[in-house]
Amino acid sequence: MSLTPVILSGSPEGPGNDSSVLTKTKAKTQRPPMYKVLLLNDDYTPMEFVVHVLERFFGMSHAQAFDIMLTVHKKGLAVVGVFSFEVAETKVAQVMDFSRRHQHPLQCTMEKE
Ligand code: TYC
Repeated sequence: MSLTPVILSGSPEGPGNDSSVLTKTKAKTQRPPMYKVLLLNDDYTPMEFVVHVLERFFGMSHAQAFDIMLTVHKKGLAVVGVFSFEVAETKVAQVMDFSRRHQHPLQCTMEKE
């Protein structure tokens, strides 16, 4: 938890007569950092394999998976999801392992948002 100084308006002398500024600290809850998982294009991995990966590991419908696969194919990469560090790390490892086991060069990486 971080403490952020907060300025309190007014002074004991009344409005327009400030001779001091009071501060207090406010507890501010921090959101955990999130990580983008990126899928990269290559010239060899079959399109159907990429669609399968997106369905299997990212819970996408066939239509959604096909769209994202085409985006990666055309643009070179796409964000396929945003997760906590641990979940992103697991997704990357699952995709890399599955691709390697099927002898495809498909690459998946993560990046802090
Ligand atoms: N470019 C590949 C092909 O033409 C298809 C592909 C799409 C590969 C997305 C990787 O992340 C990828 N077979």
